[in-house]
Amino acid sequence: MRVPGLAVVGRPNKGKSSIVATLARDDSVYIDKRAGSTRRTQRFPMIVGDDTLYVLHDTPGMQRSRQVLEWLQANCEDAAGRPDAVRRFYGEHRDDPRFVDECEMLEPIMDGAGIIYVVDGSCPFGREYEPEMEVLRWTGSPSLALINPIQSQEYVEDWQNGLNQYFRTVRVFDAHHAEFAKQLELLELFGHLDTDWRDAMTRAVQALETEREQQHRAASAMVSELIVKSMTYQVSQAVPRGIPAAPVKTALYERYTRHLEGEEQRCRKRLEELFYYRHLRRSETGLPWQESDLFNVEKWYLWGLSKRSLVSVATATGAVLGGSSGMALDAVTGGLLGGLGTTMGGLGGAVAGGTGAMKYADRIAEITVRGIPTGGETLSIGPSPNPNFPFVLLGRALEHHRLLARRTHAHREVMNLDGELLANVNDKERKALNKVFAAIRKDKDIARQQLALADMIYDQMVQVDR
Ligand SMILES: Nc1nc2c(ncn2[C@@H]2O[C@H](COP(=O)(O)OP(=O)(O)OP(=O)(O)O)[C@@H](O)[C@H]2O)c(=O)[nH]1
Ligand SMILES: [Mg+2]
Repeated sequence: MRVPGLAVVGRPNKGKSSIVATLARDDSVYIDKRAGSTRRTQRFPMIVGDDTLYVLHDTPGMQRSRQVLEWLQANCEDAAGRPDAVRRFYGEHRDDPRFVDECEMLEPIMDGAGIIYVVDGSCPFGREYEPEMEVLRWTGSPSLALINPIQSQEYVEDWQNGLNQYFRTVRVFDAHHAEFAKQLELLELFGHLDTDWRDAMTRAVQALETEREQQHRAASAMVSELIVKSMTYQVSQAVPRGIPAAPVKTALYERYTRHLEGEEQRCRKRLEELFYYRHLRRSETGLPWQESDLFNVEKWYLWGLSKRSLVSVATATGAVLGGSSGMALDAVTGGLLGGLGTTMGGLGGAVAGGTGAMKYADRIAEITVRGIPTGGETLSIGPSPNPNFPFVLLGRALEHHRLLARRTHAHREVMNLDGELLANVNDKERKALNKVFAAIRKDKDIARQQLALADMIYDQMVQVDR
């Protein structure tokens, strides 16, 4: 089956490249506020999986249509000869510097592409546009016209009347803001331009609908994973006795927040790739940390031995400690410490075998061996006990997804993510989410909760297309 090709043509600065970027889902298409930004015709295939659904040709703006039309009129006998006259014009002027833009524009059309003629609905219609529409009509190629309301809709009606004289199909299409459904509608129209294209465009629309569904699915799985990972994340650091804890706390806090912010950013990036954005710029304030009481403190003993094993080693070796000093450490640890046995101090009472010895374990930890502490504290931070934390993560992720899904690839402004969060989540949904979050916090069947959460997120995400 022939892949439909469409040449997007018109005067300079009417949004041709913007339409190509949107319909080819390609944010690398060059768009600029200065007229004449597209100098050469470039092809942009729309690919889903391994399939090229259609090809868009971005062309430079036409500026010499009156001269082209004069040449055509002087070199053509009758209406039947018009397409051939255009072909001869193209053949004879390909290297003529006066008609570079016109020949660039004609190239894909000579190759069989259909025509999308683009005008700006915020500029008045005038007869100076008629020669170019006439030239396009002479090509005999299938065509339609799009009115792109760049600044306003002010002259849309005039344009409709004027364009109707030259094109059978005329539509208003906002190149920068056309939502997904509107884009599909336009693709269906392309299918009507040429009987050869009907099946291809029907398939294209189906492929894009299926893919869209998969994108929302994949996005919901990514966000669910982010939330579960972030909710259960913990970092810890051992602080030997005698070492000040404050700087360690600062460093840990930094590590904890940095890591979670990094995870969120990685998730953003993956979502953007999923929706084919490669050059997107974002502005957002970071995660609002309110976790000052997040630290947990646990004691640790003798190079990683837990309180229990410390005592059991002491018990097993039958070490009964007495006196205030002069005890061999190896006797306590059964030689586990590899001959470090030497004098230790600071041990007051006695450690006896059995469970009663547990309470002495803390004191064993106070022993230092040649100035090296044998115990201390493990500081840890996370998992976040804050019930708002997952809601904040979710709200931010849904907003990012919504803006992505509503955006077009022609829209190059910075994406501002500081909008209202969770505005579309109702009370019932909030309660259901809260239940899942509570279960995750209690570490109950995490894998199942993550799937349930993904389903809930998916239900939110598909709403952007409704
Ligand atoms: N707000 C808004 N701006 C648009 C829209 N379409 C185009 N523009 C702006 O109009 C300017 C020209 O857009 P392009 O897509 O580069 O136009 P073009 O017809 O390809 O221009 P040339 O290649 O120079 O002929 C850019 O600054 C776009 O951002 C639109 O639908 N809405
Ligand atoms: Mg352009």
